[in-house]
Amino acid sequence: MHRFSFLIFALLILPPAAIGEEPFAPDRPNFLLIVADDLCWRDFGFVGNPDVKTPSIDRLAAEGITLGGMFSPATTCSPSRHALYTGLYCVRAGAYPNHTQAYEGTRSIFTHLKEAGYRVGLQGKQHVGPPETFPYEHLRNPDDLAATREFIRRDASQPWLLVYASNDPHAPWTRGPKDLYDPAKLTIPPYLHDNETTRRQLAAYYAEITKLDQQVGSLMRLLDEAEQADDTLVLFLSEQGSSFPYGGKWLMYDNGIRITAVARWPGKVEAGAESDALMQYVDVAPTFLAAAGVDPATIDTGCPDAAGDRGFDGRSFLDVLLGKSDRLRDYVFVQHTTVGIIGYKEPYPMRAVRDARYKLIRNLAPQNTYSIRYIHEVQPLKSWQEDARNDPQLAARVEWLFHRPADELYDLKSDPYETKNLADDPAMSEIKARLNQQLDAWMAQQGDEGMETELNAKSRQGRGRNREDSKSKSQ
Ligand SMILES: [Ca+2]
Repeated sequence: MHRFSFLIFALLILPPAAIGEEPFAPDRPNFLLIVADDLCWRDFGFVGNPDVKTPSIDRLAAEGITLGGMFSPATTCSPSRHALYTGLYCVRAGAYPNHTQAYEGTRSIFTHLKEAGYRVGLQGKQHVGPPETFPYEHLRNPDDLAATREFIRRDASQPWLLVYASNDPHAPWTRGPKDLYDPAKLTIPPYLHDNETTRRQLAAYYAEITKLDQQVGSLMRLLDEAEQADDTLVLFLSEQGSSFPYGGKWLMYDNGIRITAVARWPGKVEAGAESDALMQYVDVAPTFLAAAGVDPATIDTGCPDAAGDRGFDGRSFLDVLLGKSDRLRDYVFVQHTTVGIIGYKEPYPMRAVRDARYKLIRNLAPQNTYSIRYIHEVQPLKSWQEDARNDPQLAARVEWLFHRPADELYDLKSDPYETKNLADDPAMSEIKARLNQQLDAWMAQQGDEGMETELNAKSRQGRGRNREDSKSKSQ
């Protein structure tokens, strides 16, 4: 029954007390948001990785729409998830370093859909706070599919949102079917240095991706068994890049910020569709609300921007899902805060803006050394540094991880791995000026003061108030 007809029905039939309550309209979908952990967007079978086995996610893509223009606004776990759930960029919400939390009073998709009558849950990795901002029921262990089954079947009259946040394939890579991957036979991606250590770790990382894929397969079977597949909008997100050097995490390159995103909604989303519309994690919450029949423009996020606007930073891409539009944004934005990351030595803040073709990165403290434990003090980088003693090209590539110039500018069309910095090319000056202007405007809207914001980062970390997991895979 359509919402309008339901309203007429309610006015005619229901007793006065029931009118004004939020009834479950049968056309309101459930939402299953599946979030991977540190998975580079390239590392899926259907995206073109020749080795990694992801049959369930490949099938999901064939049954739904691939959103090739999705980007994260951060490349660490905690700020990415805050943006995804709040619809706000990281600095505005106060949730910009890792292990962070939003400002008191901020509301999230859990708040909004709960108010709209949904049952809201999160299974697995949390890494968000404060708890009042994220009022979900926590289903702890992502491998406990009995808990998932119980949640989705609990009450057929109530629509639900479940975020299924896997811990895979976050390092250390210890799980999954390792026998599927022979390190000696892997094709090494061009952004990685090929040696035995890289191969061994890549095989272990791929095994965890396959474990994640098996989880996705199990979730799809649960939906089928509950006869809810047709009523459920499934959105899969790769979260952000892997922790290999240049795998993307902790960096502004596309390996880190670009996301493999797939949405399935039978009967609504065309199977096998693709869109390159630029969009970001902040757009997910408004999209879910729009799909649930709630106008995102009516939402008070509880957290004003620098101009006092309390609405979302994000906007709904429902029309992209439905094939009615192929355009959402002209620019996507990213920030990275180093202060507070385990093993960081000096502040090394970064900001970036990207359009459909070009990316500008600002390193706000290029005089400093970028160094954090999980990229610079562990394998495989140690082995790369050994090999670089006799390989000047590799040595330069390793050095770039620690020291970069103030400005970087890339043409993603001709240089998809971002190895040719065009920031000083006079032919690019107009493009650079345009991107600088966009980045300045975004930072101003966010109340982002660059280095000063970076130095305040520890005040935004909140382990005590954070819905953070005690497991080791939380970096
Ligand atoms: Ca992550």
